[in-house]
Amino acid sequence: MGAMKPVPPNQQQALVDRLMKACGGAYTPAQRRKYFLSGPQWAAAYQGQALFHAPTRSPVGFEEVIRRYAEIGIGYWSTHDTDVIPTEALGKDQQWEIVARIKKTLADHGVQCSMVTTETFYHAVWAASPAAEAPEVRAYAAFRLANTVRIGHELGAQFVVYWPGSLGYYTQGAVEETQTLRWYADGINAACEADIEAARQKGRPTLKHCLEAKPFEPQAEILLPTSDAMLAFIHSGLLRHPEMVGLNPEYLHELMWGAAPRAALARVLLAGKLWHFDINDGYRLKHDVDIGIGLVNPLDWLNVLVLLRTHGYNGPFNLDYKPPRTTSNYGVFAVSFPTAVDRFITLWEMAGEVAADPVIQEATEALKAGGGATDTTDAEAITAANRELLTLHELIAHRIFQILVGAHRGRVYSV
Ligand code: GLO
Ligand code: MG
Ligand code: MG
Repeated sequence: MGAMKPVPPNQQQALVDRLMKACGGAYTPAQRRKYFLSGPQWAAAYQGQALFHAPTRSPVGFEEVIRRYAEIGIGYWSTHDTDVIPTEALGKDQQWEIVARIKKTLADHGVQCSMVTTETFYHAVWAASPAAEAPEVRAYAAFRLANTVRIGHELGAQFVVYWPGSLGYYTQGAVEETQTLRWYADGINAACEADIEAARQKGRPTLKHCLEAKPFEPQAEILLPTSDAMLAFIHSGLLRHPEMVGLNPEYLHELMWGAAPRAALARVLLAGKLWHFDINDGYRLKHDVDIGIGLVNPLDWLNVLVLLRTHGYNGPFNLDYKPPRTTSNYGVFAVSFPTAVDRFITLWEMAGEVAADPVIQEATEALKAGGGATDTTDAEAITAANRELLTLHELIAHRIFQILVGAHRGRVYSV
């Protein structure tokens, strides 16, 4: 193929559409709706304005986001309070007018609101965090959390998420950590109590309150940086309703501090607190790049989904990623979201294949059977009894790679 002629702007969308078709393998909207996938308002509306960057896309309101999610086949929608309600309207009549419009838009398009979350990081009022020294900041935080809970009940949500990314500091010593955490717990307690009351009034179950950790950004030092820290916080004795509080781990947030996301999720599963899951991708020990699922670590993702499938995780998969700033407004819905959803579905179905694979099953059973050494005080004999069996670890890893690339179904290369 020779050098391509410039592609005039009015032909570019058609080119994108043609190449999307050429990619093939897309699932239908009806197939996509079978999965508990939620699309955040903020992900679709993100204008590309990360730190050091000007926006590259124009604003998109909830009407368009919900309509487009419905067309794609994303059955659930999630939002921050201030993604859809101006700060000055929170708790006022104008808020309830907007909430009524959202309800109608959701109903018109057959999309459900799964989760609501309070923005406690962007506005200047949170400069010293929602658990700041000044009591009026904390009272305002309590108001905002309770208000979000009420909005959640009105919209039919089951989950509310808290990402305390501003709970920390830039300079040491000014913030006293134990006191700040006590104040933060007061906020969560206020939210749970508002929920108990709202649930009673509406005749609905209470919401599942999910904490989300991130190791750095936007504060330099974060008081609850990991999912493990969150689990300890839930059981610290500071929460009045620990049974109402669980976790919303985010794949990349665990990777960012150097964790194995699958092991972090396993710890949350064992604690019975894996209620909600933010899905995306990125790199270890970098900032929060929020890349779409599977574009960086597909093998790791496959393994994560094997864990979740085999443990019956049935909560939402929230598409908390950011379409890259090189993607246009058109591309957000024509390419970014449908391909992210389809990569998730493919990896989820592959995870089912891994779980059912006869080679992996037999190898795993053999490892569990062991070599049959009878003297369990003899290290040498035990080692010798298992030596050849342990080669199966690497064989299993190879088999999972084969499933990832389709080699188990006969995908071959002529070499
Ligand atoms: C940012 C977080 C953020 C949260 C959202 C929900 O890094 O991932 O997107 O998920 O505020 O509370
Ligand atoms: Mg997140
Ligand atoms: Mg993130």
